[in-house]
Amino acid sequence: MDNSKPTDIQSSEKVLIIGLNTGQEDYEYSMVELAELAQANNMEVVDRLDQTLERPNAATYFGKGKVEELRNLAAAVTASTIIANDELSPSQLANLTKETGVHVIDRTALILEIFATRAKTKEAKIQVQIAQLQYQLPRLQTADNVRLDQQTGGGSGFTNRGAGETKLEMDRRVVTKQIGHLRRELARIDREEQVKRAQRDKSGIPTAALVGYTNAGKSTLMNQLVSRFGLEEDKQVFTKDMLFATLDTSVRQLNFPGNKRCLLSDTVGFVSKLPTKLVEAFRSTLTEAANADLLVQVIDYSDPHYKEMMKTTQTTLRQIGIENIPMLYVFNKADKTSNDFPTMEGDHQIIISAKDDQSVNALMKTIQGFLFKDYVTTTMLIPFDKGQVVSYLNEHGNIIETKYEAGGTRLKLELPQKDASRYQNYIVE
Ligand SMILES: Nc1nc2c(ncn2[C@@H]2O[C@H](COP(=O)(O)OP(=O)(O)OP(=O)(O)O)[C@@H](O)[C@H]2O)c(=O)[nH]1
Ligand SMILES: [Mg+2]
Repeated sequence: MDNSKPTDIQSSEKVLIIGLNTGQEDYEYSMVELAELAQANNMEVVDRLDQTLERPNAATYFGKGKVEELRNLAAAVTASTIIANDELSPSQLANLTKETGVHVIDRTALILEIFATRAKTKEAKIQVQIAQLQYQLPRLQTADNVRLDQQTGGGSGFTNRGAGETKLEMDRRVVTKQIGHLRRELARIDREEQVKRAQRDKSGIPTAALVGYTNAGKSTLMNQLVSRFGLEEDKQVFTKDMLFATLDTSVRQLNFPGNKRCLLSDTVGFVSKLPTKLVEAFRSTLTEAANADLLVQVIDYSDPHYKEMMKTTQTTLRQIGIENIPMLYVFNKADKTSNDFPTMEGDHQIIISAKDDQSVNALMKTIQGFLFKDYVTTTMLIPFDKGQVVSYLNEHGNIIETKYEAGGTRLKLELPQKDASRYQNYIVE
């Protein structure tokens, strides 16, 4: 469901993207992605400039001659901003801005801007603010130095320098204090989330988490599954054809026939070179994925770059410390590819379209196969004075038959292996 607002104001801010090709294999793709990120931020990419170098120039990112070419190109295409494909050092940013005469930002600042625009809930807003302030902190000095140089150049010397330094220190103190304040606020929200999470963990319900590159269709699939298997009162999540539609984690319960249920979570999508500070800030949001029994990686199969997107997802998961969780690969949007798509089911992968009923059911079957594969069928005889065991089994197992005998309640049931082990004393056959 597309429940987005229909109006996106088209801004005419013209930008020039620049990249340094140091021989990394995904270079071309990362530049395509940078252009998409700029568009997602309502910017118009008018041109691009690349340089092949072994490593960035420490002072200006590009080499000397290339910087001159950049200045001329920026003037020719009347770009108001230049966006670099890599995270630049504070001095690279300042020097490049000075030498080109055009406002220069880097990939990190661009992603942070997009996240700041998209953040809706208090938690997401705080997480983005922390990342933005941390990004600004080392850059305050440079901004001030530039001002200082100008002031000293103006001839008023010592007094201004002194005032400037005090201001810089003050700025730093204010920003550091603000970060501390936001961190405490976030910790408070996290504690509330942790309580909810602990309750869910205690329930022992298996969990699956949707992960993957941004715009792959995670939230759309979540809604499809919730509308079929979810609780009636559960709300749909936000979906839209844009980068980073989701910044918050939603958890929903799904119920299946046979008294089986699971929790499904949907969260922020990934993009390559996601700023480390941002990933750190979003760590608590991503806890759902870290604790999941199954990761469901959603892939936009209709995108020619889907393989790179899978690699990005893999790298980002590793960066957050999420490893060794079983992964189901869901090749989505097969309706948009030119190939006919037979809904293909395998142990670890499935080709589907979120828009197709049969696909969604097949996906659910595959997820169930994963989450409930250790279910066993057994018969137990439970003494009448152990009523709480019978209640537990009724709640957690799939009761096939109940008989009352002299020795207690005889249950034939299907249940997770761990529960069968826990109550193995009552197993009779
Ligand atoms: N044609 C087609 N479009 C799809 C399919 N699945 C999702 N979409 C569309 O793809 C766009 C992105 O979907 P979302 O569900 O918001 O993607 P997401 O993975 O949650 O994205 P982020 O929250 O940004 O990470 C929406 O416009 C969906 O309608 C599909 O199977 N086929
Ligand atoms: Mg989403």
